[in-house]
Amino acid sequence: MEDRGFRFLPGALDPAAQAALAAEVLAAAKAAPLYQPVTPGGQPMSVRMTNLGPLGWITDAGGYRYEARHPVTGALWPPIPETLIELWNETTGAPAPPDACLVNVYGPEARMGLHRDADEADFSFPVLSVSLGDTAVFRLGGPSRKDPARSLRLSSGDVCVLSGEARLWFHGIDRILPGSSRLIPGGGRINLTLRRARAL
Ligand code: MD3
Ligand code: FE
Repeated sequence: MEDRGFRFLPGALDPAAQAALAAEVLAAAKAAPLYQPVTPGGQPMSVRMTNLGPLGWITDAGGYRYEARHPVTGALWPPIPETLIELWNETTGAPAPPDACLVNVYGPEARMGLHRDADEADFSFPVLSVSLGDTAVFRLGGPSRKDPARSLRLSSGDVCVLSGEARLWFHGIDRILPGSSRLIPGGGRINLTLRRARAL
């Protein structure tokens, strides 16, 4: 499915690839622990986060931005798994590799409000998203916050590539469907987003 730069690749990762990737990300989260981010307005987010790669997306009282170090430990982020770099190269055709991989972890009550991804230097680079674990009810709007939105389920192994117009569309996660997958020990959902944060 493709619409103005929104490309949806359901089941792009088979169950073995999903399991290997989930294990790799959960292992990296031992070195770069999941933490609860706080918005610039002081609201704790319901999604827990960490990052992989040279840069990581963070939010705190200082604003939304990319940083090379974990805000709690002060350590550099662990590397982006090679399988994700290959997926980026195979699916996006972008002229440079990603320099940031945000790891969003959703428990049964976690959500992500409607927003745009606009903290990157060059919007001509795509965003690639991989869903693992429990299914999410994803909301995809348009270029303006008031645009009508469609609702889509993102299941384990599904990949989205956002480029062109869709790269700047509003989107969010309305809810997750707890217990819909057995991939992640203890349940939950992991979303990985690969980005180019800095210009070439
Ligand atoms: C549509 N993550 O990290 S991934 C985010 O499932 C984010 O955790 C959601 O939105 C999640 O910023 C959604 C799918 C996605 C990612 C980026 C997009 C959809 C997008 C950028 C533009 C339009
Ligand atoms: Fe987003």
